[in-house]
Amino acid sequence: MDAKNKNVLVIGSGISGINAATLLGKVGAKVSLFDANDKLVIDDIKRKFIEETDADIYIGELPQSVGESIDEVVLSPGVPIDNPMVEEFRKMGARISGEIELAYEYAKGEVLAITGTNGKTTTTTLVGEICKNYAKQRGGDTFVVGNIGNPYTAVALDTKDDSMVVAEISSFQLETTDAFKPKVSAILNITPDHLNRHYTMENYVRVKERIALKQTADDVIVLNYDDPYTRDFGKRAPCRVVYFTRLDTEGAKAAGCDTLYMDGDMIMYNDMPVIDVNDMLLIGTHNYENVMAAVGMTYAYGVPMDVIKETVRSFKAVEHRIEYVKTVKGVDYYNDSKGTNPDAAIKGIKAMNRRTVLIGGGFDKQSSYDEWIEAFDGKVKYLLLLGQTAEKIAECARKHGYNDIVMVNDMEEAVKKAYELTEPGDAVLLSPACASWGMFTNYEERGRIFKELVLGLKE
Ligand code: UMA
Repeated sequence: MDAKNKNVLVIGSGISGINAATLLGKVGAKVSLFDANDKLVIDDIKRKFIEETDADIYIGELPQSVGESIDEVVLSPGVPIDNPMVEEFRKMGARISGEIELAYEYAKGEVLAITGTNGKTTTTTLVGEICKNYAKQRGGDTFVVGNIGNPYTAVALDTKDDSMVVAEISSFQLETTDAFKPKVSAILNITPDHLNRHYTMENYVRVKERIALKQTADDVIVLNYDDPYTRDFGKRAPCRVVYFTRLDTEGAKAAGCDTLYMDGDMIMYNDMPVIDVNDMLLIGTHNYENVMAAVGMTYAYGVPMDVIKETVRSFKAVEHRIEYVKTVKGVDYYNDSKGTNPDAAIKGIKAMNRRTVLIGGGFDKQSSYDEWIEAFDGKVKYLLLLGQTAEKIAECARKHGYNDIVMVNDMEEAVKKAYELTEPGDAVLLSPACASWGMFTNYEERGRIFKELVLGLKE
């Protein structure tokens, strides 16, 4: 699209809308920015722009005269394509697109795009790190953008022909892509999520598959062979398929594509050993899948295997997600402060492969802790509990026959106790299964305080 001199309406004044409006202003469009939330204040929205904006800003309701003049509408990810206002514009013949599509139209370079229900952020970050290290040999810039929190529109005009754009793309964003054509894409897995927006699982799967909509035989898609939806898509994808599998090596190999798989603890690419999972800082079988996907994508893109291996070896998890912090006196400390509910904390404890002192508890979201306690699986040496939920969790643990519980008053005491109660070869995991409120501003602050305390422990 050439937006110059066009009347373009951006819907949504969050980070995506602000950056889309900024880009459109720079390329000469006449921009209107609308947000349905009538509680917002226009001056506050204006302040979100880094540079002064010429955009006309409307909240709550869009004047009819403005609506009638609109040529193109750019949706923020949070705006569904069947929103009544969007339907109206469609009927009027306005072009409807989204901020990813807008950015792609103005950006240069090649795109490596990742979608999936789980693991997107870790995989995107790892692919971004691998590309950054590759760029040291190859030249060119790397941009990591998208759902990860850095809108593609914010950097689109800075990209050059030799740029590598690594994009985390959500199903919301894929609803409005059209020309978007990644050189390499990946769908990590598809499990029920966002069904309030997509209505049926079938719709959700079709939306995810749009990542490959414009890919051709020269392009590559990396797919999870263990997931029935993505395995099936491999038979229909319009480009070369690379599968990864943790559970069915024979099946995946028989599909006749390049395959990443596990040979014991070794991640393999066809017959080539890539890395022993014990040599990685990332832990947890779900992360082995993320690593396989990242290796598959970057190798297909042309990154030398030694650059890939070295980056994977030193890659730490995304902050606060089973993030390795430090080894003190032979004990590995992990920060999983993002484990703010029992489901997320189950992933945390399942990722541990040895005796672990687990730090849990926090704000009471009325969760049930039974499944989390059941997932301890004999690995939890002590459960250190803090916060509002401490007593409730302790009661639940005792009900399940788990009694090695220590109550602590704050994070400082928790880390001190963990230090005392561990011996070389053990691990300490902060994975609270609860929100942080009441004791901390957010889970990020909780994680950072934990890490500071760990870094201060005597070696
Ligand atoms: N709005 C309307 N009309 C609507 C819906 C929303 O005017 O019908 C307005 C709201 O009043 C609000 C604004 O739109 O002021 C919010 O826009 P948005 O929801 O698109 O949020 P942004 O702040 O622009 O953030 C978006 C993504 N948000 C969503 O997809 C909901 C962010 O993903 C993303 O990081 C960011 O763009 C940068 O690309 C967040 C997310 O939760 C992290 N993603 C989901 C997920 O990961 O599961 C998909």
